[in-house]
Amino acid sequence: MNVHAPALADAHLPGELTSAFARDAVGDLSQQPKRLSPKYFYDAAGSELFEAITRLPEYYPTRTELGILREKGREIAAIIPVGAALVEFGAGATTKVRLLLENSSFEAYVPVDISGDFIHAQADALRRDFPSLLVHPLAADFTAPFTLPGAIAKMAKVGFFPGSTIGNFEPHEACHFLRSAREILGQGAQMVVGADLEKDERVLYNAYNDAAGVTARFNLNLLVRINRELGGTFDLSAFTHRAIYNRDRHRIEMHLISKRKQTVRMLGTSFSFRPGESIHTENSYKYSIDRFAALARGSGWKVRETWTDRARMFSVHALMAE
Ligand code: AVJ
Repeated sequence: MNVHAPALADAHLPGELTSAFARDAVGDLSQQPKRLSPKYFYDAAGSELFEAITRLPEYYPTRTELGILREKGREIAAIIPVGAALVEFGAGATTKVRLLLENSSFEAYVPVDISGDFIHAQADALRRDFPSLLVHPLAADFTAPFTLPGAIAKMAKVGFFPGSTIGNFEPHEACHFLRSAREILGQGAQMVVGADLEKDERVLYNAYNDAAGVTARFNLNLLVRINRELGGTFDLSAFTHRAIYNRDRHRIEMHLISKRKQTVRMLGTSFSFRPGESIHTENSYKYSIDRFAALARGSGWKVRETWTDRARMFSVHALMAE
């Protein structure tokens, strides 16, 4: 999917907007208000910056979810049938899935991710550590329908969608995703989903405005990537990171704000910015337990169990297909 920068730097015809990134970036920056999709944050540099974010003192979600998976490991294992297949939607670090694999007796693990290279490398490491586990990586866009490997056809299915990645979706997209996951996993399936919870606004604000500025670099890396891969002319010093909590819509919004009036070029198209104009780069929806349960119910699932940490910062839900 990644295109070679030198080739595209000279591409000036709309017909040459061949990669999804090129098409989405040009289309999204032509919108009013301007936006860019958070799915493009995760190139090699962006993935490393995200890993650094998960270690920040202000960024509580990753360590809190890990704590829940660790502490409630037995309770989670108790609802998982012996010999089931675990299907993970999107695959980052294997730390979380390892906790599930250690506590339960899964027969198969199917990581599904757009980046085939990445999941194949992870699969090798997991095969070493879980010799009896059938590991069957699938390179696919998990937001669209895909077919599960035939080898797990007869096994009970358990979906896994940790990290509050569901918070990146608009509520109607989250519903669409859960319905599609229900279709893919089939009758009798279960699903374990992590969702960040609504909480003190200061805590939310600080998690996306860390003192070390790692989140700012993560956000700005989107422009670095456009410059490198799409021949963009973004001046990084002319944009600044902004993250705010939108209370009415229960979401953190990340923006890149133009410090001045300027024009940026990319793939033969010019984009002009007013001083203070925003590119909206990410939403991170925060759920209440009730609102999450309502989302699940409206998407073909019902909540079987919900686990949280003591401070109720983060939630992990076990869903059952309706
Ligand atoms: C991986 C999407 C859950 O929304 O908290 C972290 C991404 N963005 N800091 C989140 C992110 C800024 C993260 N998710």
